Amino acid sequence: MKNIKKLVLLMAILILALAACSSPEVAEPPAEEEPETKTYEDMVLCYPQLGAESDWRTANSASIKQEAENYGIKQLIFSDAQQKQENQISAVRSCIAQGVDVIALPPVVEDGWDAVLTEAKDAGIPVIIVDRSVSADSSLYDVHLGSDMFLEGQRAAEEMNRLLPDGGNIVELFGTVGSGAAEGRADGFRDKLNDNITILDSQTGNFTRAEAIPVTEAFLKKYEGQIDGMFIHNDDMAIGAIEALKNAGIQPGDIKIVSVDGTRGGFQAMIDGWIQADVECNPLLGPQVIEIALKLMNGEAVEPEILTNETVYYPEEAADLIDSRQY
Ligand code: GYE
Repeated sequence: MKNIKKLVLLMAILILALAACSSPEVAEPPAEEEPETKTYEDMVLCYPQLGAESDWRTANSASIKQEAENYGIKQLIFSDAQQKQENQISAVRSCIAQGVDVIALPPVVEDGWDAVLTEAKDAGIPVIIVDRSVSADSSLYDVHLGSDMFLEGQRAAEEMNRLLPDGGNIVELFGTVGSGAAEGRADGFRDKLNDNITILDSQTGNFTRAEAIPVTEAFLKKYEGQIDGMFIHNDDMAIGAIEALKNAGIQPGDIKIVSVDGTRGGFQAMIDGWIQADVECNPLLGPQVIEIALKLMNGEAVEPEILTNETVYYPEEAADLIDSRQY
């Protein structure tokens, strides 16, 4: 009797075990296709730089290159268009052909981007407009990241108003004609300049030291003894202008200078008494460019316009700050 019980028990166990083995696998539901989250290591970023015209630009290029390394992106495709829009357009086209993940474009001028931006859009490549603005419709790019150039111009005018409280005559050294930086600064400056200050003349120095020298020499010749102030669209042109002023025997402070950028060269010129106010424009955009690029690669929402917070620097603080300047 005992043995029969044991046998039944054994058989029951056997049957259960067999049933367990042979039971058909419950079909797993097909795995949902999780969209793969991209990382910095996946990123091929195109940066068709507009040129190497100034210390600001050098710092901007260095920031992009350094941060591409720091963030460990797969590849940075960097080029230098030597301030020529046609070179920049070819560089963008070459990046589209290579199928980059994101294009970050610092446009040399505002107009003339519609065609190539449309090509990038049709290829499904997101575009960040960096630094200067474009006039193209905002549906043709994803983000604009840079400075508020109009505000910089307004700040420059407020400084000029302060420096020439009784009014006077000034000349303007204009940046690249048609560039968002120069046009914005010029408009903002005129918006806030006091009525008792007259802009005698405005000529371009194309944001470079070399071109600012002859332009300043021509101003000094044409308006001898009449110039009380200069609004200069960047520190490199200010340094060129100062060279021309020195050669003409003008002393620091005789002509009040308001400049833009806040480069180390600008700080030195403040210490030496030549520049009376330097409106900050920050070129260190590398980290933001790369972080925004990753968001765009992952289809995340990004603010359409991201403006940098900036200030104005003065001669009194220049000596204390110059060593901490990164550009
Ligand atoms: O101020 C100038 C450079 O676009 C903000 O370009 C930039 C300007 C900068 O050449 O130095």
